[in-house]
Amino acid sequence: MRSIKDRTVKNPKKKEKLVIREKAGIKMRDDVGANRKALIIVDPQKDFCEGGSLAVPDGDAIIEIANKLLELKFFDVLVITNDWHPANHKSFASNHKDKNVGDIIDIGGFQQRLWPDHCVQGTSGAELHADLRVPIISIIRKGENPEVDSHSGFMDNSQESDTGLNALLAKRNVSEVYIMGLATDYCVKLTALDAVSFMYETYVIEDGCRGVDPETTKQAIQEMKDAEIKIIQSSELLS
Ligand code: VGL
Ligand code: ZN
Repeated sequence: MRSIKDRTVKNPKKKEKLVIREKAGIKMRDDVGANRKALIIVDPQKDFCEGGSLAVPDGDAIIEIANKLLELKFFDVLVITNDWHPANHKSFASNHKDKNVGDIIDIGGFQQRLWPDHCVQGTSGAELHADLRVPIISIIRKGENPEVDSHSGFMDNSQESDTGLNALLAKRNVSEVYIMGLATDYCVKLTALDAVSFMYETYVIEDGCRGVDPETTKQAIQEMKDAEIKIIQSSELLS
């Protein structure tokens, strides 16, 4: 395996992360040597859709696009991530005295925004949207540790524990990932940024995502572009 030290990684912070991953024995995409494509649908769960406890504006609109993309032969590997929190999760405002939804606190060195209770393990809000046509697929759960949140489908916010998504993709020789889902400005963004860190060629399907807030969504798209993530539309894959 080629060492991280020999790679050209412009961002020193990213390089630091990669060295940690290398020490942990986590394989990087370009050591895998194949060219398969994965579709990753981030958190298409009831709580993020209409009527849910953390409904993302127009969140339901992504389901139709997901259903179309799930039928494409283009993808070799299909993955859905699920936000899957215990009821005592620290990202819930209800688990802090004198804190409200929207307040920002430090959790494990990460500036964490506090949310309403959502995607609590085993509740109906944590279920997949009822209209999603789910074929045989891998489901990656995240956010199970009550002490730290995990916006990314790959790693928790303190970059300490790994969900198993990278190993799953590496095992299936994936080199390109196509990401869509909820929400653009949180879990989609962090999943895409981690995908780049893990050296996947990363695409975000913009019209297959919806954001919590228009301003942070705009910023998220820019941040992803700056990280060399390719922003595409579903029509480019469906036509
Ligand atoms: C998400 C806030 C809290 C997301 C998850 O899926 O983007 N956002 N938990
Ligand atoms: Zn969450």
